[in-house]
Amino acid sequence: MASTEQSEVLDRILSIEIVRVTERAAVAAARLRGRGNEKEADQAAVDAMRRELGKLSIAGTVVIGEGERDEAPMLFIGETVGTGKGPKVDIAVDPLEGTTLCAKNMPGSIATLAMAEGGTLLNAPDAYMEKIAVGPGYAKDLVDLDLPAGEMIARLAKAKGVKAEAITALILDRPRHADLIAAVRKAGAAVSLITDGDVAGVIHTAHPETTGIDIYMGIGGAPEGVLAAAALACIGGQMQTRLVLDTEEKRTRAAKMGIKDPRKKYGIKDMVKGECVFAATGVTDGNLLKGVKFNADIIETETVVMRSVTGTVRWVRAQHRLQTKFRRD
Ligand code: VTB
Repeated sequence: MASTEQSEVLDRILSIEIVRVTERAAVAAARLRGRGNEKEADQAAVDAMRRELGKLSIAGTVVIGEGERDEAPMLFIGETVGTGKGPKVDIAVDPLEGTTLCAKNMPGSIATLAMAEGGTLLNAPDAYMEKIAVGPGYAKDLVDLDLPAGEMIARLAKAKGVKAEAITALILDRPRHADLIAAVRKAGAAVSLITDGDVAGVIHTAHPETTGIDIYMGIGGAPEGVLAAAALACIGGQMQTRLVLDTEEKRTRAAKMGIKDPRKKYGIKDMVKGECVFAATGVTDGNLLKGVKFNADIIETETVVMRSVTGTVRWVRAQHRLQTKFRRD
């Protein structure tokens, strides 16, 4: 299929179809909120997502998934999904982003998926990734991973036309970020800490006026980095990332996935080369999305779906009455 034709398909039909996929995964996981069982919640989301993906008229390949083939029986990297009849697409999934948040019924867990033209998503290994992201409206190349954190904050404050004190950085609460957090605070900025969920974390930077977050900084999962890049490819903003390939084993694994330069700094366009669609449904309540609500006859979900071709962002609040469609099989 010609590329323009393909992106039209990606643009129009699939942006609604993928909402169903993340909705189902979110509902499946939400049934297991607060049960303290991360694995079970994740598995329920994976099963539901895979089942729904199977119904889509696509020739999909999972490039960001649950792991390598030998460790993940479903939605593993390289698995083909969809009916096989339709556009060739790359798929990045995180059926339950923030498994711990779901298991503890804490805010911010989501079911998320991105789909891009075939062969255009970065095949990132399951490793850590340095990330830095800001929202839209800044001059090109504002963010740079090699800039000391304090200088980055000063540069951002200047670009925003405010004092560093008016800047808030979102960072994963991990011991590995102790120096980063100290440097950001020393520069005068505030630090907002999250325990998990940096896909949503990066997306927060796109709406600083509502989220209060100006910049995302720190090291998180590489798969989550590619998913976040797909979202920013749709809504704008800047992101720079670099894989943390600190052992020979990781470098070899990455090389097998086509990564030639282990120290390469990726921009959004390096991670998402083609047109894409991105969707996320709330599992637990969060800043970005409301969680699933189970009422007597109706299940309610909230999903955000974005398309890169037009930059359109849709918020889909759904009331599901046919509860049998959420059966587990
Ligand atoms: C982040 C976060 C995820 O993993 O990517 C993080 O977004 C990074 O790994 O929700 P560590 O937990 O090892 O720091 C998650 O927390 C998912 O596990």
